[in-house]
Amino acid sequence: MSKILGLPQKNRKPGAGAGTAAQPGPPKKSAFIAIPTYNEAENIEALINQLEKVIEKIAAPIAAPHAGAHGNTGTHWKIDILIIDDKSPDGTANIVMRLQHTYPNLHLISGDKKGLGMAYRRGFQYILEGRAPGRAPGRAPGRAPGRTPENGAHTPAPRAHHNSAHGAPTNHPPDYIFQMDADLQHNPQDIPRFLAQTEKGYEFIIGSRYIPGGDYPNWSFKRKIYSWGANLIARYIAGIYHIEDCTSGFRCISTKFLRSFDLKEISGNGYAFQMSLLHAASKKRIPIIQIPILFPNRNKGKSKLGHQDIGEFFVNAIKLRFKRYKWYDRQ
Ligand SMILES: Nc1nc2c(ncn2[C@@H]2O[C@H](COP(=O)(O)OP(=O)(O)OP(=O)(O)O)[C@@H](O)[C@H]2O)c(=O)[nH]1
Ligand SMILES: [Mg+2]
Repeated sequence: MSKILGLPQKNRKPGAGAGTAAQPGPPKKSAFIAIPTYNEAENIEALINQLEKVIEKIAAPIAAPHAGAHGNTGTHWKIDILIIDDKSPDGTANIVMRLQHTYPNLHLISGDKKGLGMAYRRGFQYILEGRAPGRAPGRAPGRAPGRTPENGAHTPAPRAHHNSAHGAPTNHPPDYIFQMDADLQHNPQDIPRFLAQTEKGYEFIIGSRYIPGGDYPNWSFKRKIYSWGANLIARYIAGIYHIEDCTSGFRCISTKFLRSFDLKEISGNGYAFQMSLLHAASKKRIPIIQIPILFPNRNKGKSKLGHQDIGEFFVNAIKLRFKRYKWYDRQ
């Protein structure tokens, strides 16, 4: 069951990867799964392996027996994964670099730890502009041997966007960006259900724990209080009343929306960034939908949510309540 918010645009223009007269056949679309990591060495390999299996199925021709069962309505999806690591001391990036030898669609950028929101900003910049922060656009893709992700300047060079479902590199950004956690609380098997909503024209799809069918099994009382409190703040202070799960980190967002404004307008260095992004989507009145997800406790590694994040979240909600976007009055 899905919670529908806003109407999808009908007759939406196909995205950059869509089929053309010159390339007949099923429509082609592309997505990046952006995954911020800090000390997720115990989780990252399992997550990437699980994701790659799902990606392989989605990319299969529509005649594949599991096409319908996986929500594939005929689009041929090309999906890349971007790990946004913040020099995790536990060596998360080294594991990702090893896996890059197996998976050509696996990207890694590395930087200083400045919070979840800052990591997402860097990731979006990489995906939308095809470059790592501090790197000139158009620099030759590929990975220089022997480099380590010690700092921004030494990150493995970005791979070119592979927007075509057949892998030809282009400079086009993908049609959608997923936001996803690295600790296996977000189930890779849910990805096709998000994609199925994009087929209906939705541009901001939220994996929701707070609509029928969604759940957060085995949460501690403290964890529930944090999550409920954050959602109350986002809904009734920031003003995102109509979304039950404003803090979910499992989302699929159209790049058409992300490219329609300057990301600098989205406030929040930490978890508050998630609320700000949803606030902007809500104000822009793009088609938003929630789909139910299960969000169990993390099994391995430690939570990164700190007191500073909670403080920033609250202050940011008050700022959002009075925020006037540059584009808002023009709508
Ligand atoms: N790059 C980067 N990633 C971060 C940062 N803070 C959190 N993350 C990642 O963001 C994701 C969400 O963080 P979690 O600690 O799982 O937050 P949470 O799910 O609300 O908390 P738990 O339920 O306790 O896991 C994980 O993949 C983290 O590794 C950061 O400052 N930089
Ligand atoms: Mg988590």
